[in-house]
Amino acid sequence: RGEEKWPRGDQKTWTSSMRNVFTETSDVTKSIVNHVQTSLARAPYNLDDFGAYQAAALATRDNLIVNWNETQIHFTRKQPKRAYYLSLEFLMGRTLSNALLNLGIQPQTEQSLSSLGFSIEDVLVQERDAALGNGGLGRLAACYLDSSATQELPVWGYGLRYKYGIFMQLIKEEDGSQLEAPDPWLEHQNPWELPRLDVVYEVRFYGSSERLNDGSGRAVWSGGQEVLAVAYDVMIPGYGTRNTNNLRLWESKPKRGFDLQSFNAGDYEHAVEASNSAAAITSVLYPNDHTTFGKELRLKQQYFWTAASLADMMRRFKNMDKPINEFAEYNAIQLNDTHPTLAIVELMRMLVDEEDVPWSQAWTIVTNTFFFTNHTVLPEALEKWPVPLMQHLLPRHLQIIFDIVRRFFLSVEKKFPGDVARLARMSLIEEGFPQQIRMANLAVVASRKVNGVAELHSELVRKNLFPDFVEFFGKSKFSNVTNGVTPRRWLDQCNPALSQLITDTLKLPRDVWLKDLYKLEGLLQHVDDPKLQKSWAAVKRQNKERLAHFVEQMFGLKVDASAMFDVQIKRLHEYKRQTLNILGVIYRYLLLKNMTPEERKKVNKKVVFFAGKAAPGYYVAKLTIRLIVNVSRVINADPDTNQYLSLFFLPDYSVSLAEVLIPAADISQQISTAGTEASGTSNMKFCLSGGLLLGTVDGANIEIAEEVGEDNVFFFGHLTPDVDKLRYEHTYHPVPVEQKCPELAKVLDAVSSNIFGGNGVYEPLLNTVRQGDYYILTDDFDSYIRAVEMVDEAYQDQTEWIKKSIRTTAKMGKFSSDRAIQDYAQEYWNIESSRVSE
Ligand code: B1N
Repeated sequence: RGEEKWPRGDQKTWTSSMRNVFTETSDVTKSIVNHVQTSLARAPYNLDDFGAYQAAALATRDNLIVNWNETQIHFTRKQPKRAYYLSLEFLMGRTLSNALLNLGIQPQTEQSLSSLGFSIEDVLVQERDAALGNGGLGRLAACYLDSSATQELPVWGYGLRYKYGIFMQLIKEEDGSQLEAPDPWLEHQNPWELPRLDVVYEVRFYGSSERLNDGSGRAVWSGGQEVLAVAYDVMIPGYGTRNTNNLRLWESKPKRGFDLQSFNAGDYEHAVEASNSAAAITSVLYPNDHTTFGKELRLKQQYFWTAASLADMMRRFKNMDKPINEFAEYNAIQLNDTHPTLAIVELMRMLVDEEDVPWSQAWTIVTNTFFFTNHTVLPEALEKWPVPLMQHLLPRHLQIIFDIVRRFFLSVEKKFPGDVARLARMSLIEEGFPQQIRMANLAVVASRKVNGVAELHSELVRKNLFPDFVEFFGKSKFSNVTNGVTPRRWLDQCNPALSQLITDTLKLPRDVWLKDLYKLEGLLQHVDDPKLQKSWAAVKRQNKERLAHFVEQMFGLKVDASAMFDVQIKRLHEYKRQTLNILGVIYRYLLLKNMTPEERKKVNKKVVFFAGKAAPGYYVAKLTIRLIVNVSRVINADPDTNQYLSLFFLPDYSVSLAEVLIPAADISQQISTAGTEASGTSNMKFCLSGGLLLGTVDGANIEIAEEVGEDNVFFFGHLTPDVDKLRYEHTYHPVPVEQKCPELAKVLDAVSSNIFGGNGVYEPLLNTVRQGDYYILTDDFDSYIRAVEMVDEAYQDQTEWIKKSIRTTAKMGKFSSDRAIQDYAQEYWNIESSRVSE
């Protein structure tokens, strides 16, 4: 800064008034009170917890802004290669406690609030979750931003600023079914974003595209609808560093307020039509995961977001005055699933039509810039867009896609002459009525690297999804980056007591092991120390009591914190098999009912927790929720058994609810049909908090078992290679469930016999098991029940159990998102860390 000429006024006047991040409690207090008085215009007399939250958030935000500004200046001067994470979902959760932790002013703020008469716990829970995501994919993006900032990497996220996040879930009192309500999360303003009303781009839809036919491949796209994209910046502080990265979210807005002509003619409805349709683009997050519907609004979202993001990157790149051919030397773009695949086409359009770059040169730039992560092998999730829709909405992009197809065909034909079937499999266009564009194939063809999110999944990506592409491009283009989670939020913040115990045991400062999670291995030396075992158990007990209290408040029922807490929390989906879990609970209940009071006393006490949302149109998933809720009402009210088994479905699952549930779990269920859960990330979070894993040999469960040892996890069920065979058998040699799995048949009959009510409503759900059984519950049920028995047995020996728990936490180093981000930064993006100086 020293060498540059000071732009305006007297440098001393400026710099002497600039402030740094507050570190003194008295400064924090001054700032909070100042915000109460001025920003909030409130008096101390009637300030409630929410007001205190707002003031504390504003005071904290001031500190973030200082660091965020420094970071942006730092990297603008330094001009390093940057990486961009394009994701339609960022499931951030709450920000205040994370910001306080990362700024290192948590104790000061706690003390300050306390002297103002507020408890920090009460204040923190006032914040609404930023829930701009469906589940794992969106939360992963949030963890990756945290790790990128912590590692001082020049990484920005790009997404959409939805006015409504994932819907709120209510449970109907009458019948226990799911009800959806809007999530107006911005209602009380959002202190964590900076509106950048000056960062605006125009995005075009519809219109027509004329090729210039001058041999350049260029075209002119004109007419149609133009919409504005306005930037909102969300500050992403790193832990133990001033580096504060940026998440830029776009809001759509009409180019003109309303159509003056119609307005003047008195046609008010028509006058605001265009403006409404522009605003609609970023109004709501699509609440489906793992399914695509080919809806125009979704495609509009995808293009709006990728076009604005690329225009923004291009502007930043051009400010560096580098030749356009060096674009890929300064920019790496990670595609979070196929949702941003249009970015590939858009960059081609910008280079060819606007920058006058010859096609083949443009293609070289593009194929060096993009990286593609696949997150699922479920066929219903693979995005395909109808050609007529693309033609209508993005005529120029369709031309470019066809140009890509033509050139790609030529190169395949050259390598495999005359192999028409191969061409059809590899084509970016699927034949049919209508023809459809296969976004995954496009993403693979244009990316430098393609990865899955756990070893098994990456193997399935190579073998099942893209075998032809592996043959064509070679193996090295396809690799694996196993997912990770941030230990800041998922250990230190949500489980402070365990974090403290770890710090004491390792005799290492917290900020050392929280940045190098492999250090947890040091716990292994102390596994046999009875003192540690005792403290470890006490921490778990304390977290269970916190959850018990929470549930007692919600349901008005007593929860026994000495019982085993068994948790399954995730989106409702047939492949995740919540149905297997609830059928297992019913099996246990029926067993208990048939026991004498004496026999019951020997049974391991258990409290089962479920939480998760079902996509609003997913009938069978919603029925599963309804069954869980109604089973819980019967079981919890049964005086014969309810001391031994109780069951809760916690409504409106969210990041914040996960932060309460995960530290309290003795065991978590990760029981997807083998080969269907790409990775899973809550499995890692539970293990980090010392919750053992009951699961199938699937996704990241396998790597967790590799780390902690198979004797510390509870595995069951058929393996991935068996699943196709079993499905074949179900179709061609079906065996009635009564014969194949009598225990399960009894459970299904119990549900049919209405002991949980419903008058037959559950039949469609039960029939997915009785007929077809695509997710092989009938094949895995016995093995599942045996595994649950093993869990019960293991829990009887509390010392052994606690040892398993300690060993599990100790081996979670690999599953830090810091490791995952390092993999991406080194192996894919080729970017370097750079620390913003103090
Ligand atoms: O992504 C997570 C994985 O840990 C999970 O195993 C995986 O199921 C999840 C379409 C998805 N895969 N695909 C989606 C989300 C939204 C949507 O519109 C698909 N989510 C996953 C992180 O890798």
